[in-house]
Amino acid sequence: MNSVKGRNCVVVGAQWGDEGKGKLVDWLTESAQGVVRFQGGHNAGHTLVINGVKTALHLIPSGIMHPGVICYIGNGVVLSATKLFEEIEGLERAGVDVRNRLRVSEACPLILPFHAVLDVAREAALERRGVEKIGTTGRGIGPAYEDKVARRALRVQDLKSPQQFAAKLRALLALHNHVLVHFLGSRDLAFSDALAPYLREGEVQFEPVYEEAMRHAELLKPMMADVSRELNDASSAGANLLFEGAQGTLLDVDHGTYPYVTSSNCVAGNAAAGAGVGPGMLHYILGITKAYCTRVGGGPFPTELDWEVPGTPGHHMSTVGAEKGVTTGRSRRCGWFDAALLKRSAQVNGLSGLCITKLDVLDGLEELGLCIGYELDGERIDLLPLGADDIARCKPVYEFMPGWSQTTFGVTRYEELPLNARNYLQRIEQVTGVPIAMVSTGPDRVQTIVLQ
Ligand code: 2SA
Ligand code: GDP
Ligand code: MG
Repeated sequence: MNSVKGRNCVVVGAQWGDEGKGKLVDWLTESAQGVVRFQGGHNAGHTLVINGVKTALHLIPSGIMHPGVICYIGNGVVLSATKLFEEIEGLERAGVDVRNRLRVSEACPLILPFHAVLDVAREAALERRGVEKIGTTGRGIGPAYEDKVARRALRVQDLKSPQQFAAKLRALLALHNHVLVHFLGSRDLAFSDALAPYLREGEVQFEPVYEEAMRHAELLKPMMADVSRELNDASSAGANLLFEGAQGTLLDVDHGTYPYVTSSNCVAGNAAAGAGVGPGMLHYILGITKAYCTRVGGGPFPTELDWEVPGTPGHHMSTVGAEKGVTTGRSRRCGWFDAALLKRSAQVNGLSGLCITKLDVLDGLEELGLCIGYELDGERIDLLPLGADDIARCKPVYEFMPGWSQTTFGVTRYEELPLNARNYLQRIEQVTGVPIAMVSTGPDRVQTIVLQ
């Protein structure tokens, strides 16, 4: 992975997010000098547990708990300065030095309060029309990426010139307020208390948004950086870099269950574009996957189980796995491991190895379902098709394997896993065609098995 000098590793979610990327990035940072976020925003929730103490990160890379490691927020991230400073202050209260070690790309598009207003309003509009909601986190991620690709976004670098910022902000507000009032009926919507100060008569006001942005500009200036240049320089000097993906492959805007996806590319290739490095700098691609499957938000999920009924395997995963969103607190839907989905993930990411997490959550289940393909319109296929409509018609084809009654919680040596657990892992390796490099047996940093 990245234990050899000058080798870089990309960590991506191989399913629908929440696979345990934060835990593994923290673990891998032991042999890295820099950790980079390259897409998404504060929709992410990455959990680290170190000596029993839990830290949830949303924007700050998961290497931050290692003193001396530089953390970078690359150009591919949509940045809410408000949320960034909330997170920095939280870490500082816990005694973590952040500001001296955080570099924020000047090219990051900003998430401003009206992006969250639009996000919430759009979801409400879908609901009113009786259409399945995307189930976004309501953090303004989609609207912020829309402004980026429409070439009208305010970026971190705009914060350096107040007059220019004000002019661009007025233009953007005029556009979005028009949409809010006339198309989304925002007057009827209930927004969170956090958004209330920006709204008057169904319109987002210029002053509170501008004043807050200018306050943040002063605080952000020392951290603003040409991240692309700094990463290339660090790499030339022999640093090992870790690229930390957020969300997961099936939430990728191109390769996921479109339109039930997030608004960025979550796949490994985007580590290059979203950080400003060449693809030749991405040496090892580690796909993180749970030993089962979860998804939060709307959209198809072929192996979904009834996870709300006590006594069922789905309920076991939901409760033993504590499957709740780290950002929104929503319940995550649960189901069997899907190897046909993993094959798609292996292809679009070019996975070098897998890390299977939450194996311990399966302890005590009598048998385990493993989806090896689907029936789609009378045909048998062994790879997840493209897009939500086809995926929604897929009927999973299962193999069932015996479970194990022993505990695997905290096991750190592969040989100490029960035979049936090893058989299950080997079968995953066979069907997906990707070698297993690591296994995680608990949330804590130390509850980790290395195989390669
Ligand atoms: P958005 O807000 O526009 O990115 O939502 C679009 C879809 O992407 C999903 N999404 C996520 N899925 C899993 N985990 C995420 N982070 C949080 C966590 C989620 C939470 O770590 O638990 O707390 O709810 C995440 N972020 C975005 C989202 O559910 C939509 O399906
Ligand atoms: P991420 O978004 O991929 O970083 O994952 P999240 O932090 O959103 O969700 C993963 C959850 O599972 C967190 O609560 C982790 O502490 C926890 N976790 C990670 N690995 C393991 C594991 O091997 N076993 C158990 N029981 N929990 C784990
Ligand atoms: Mg998460």
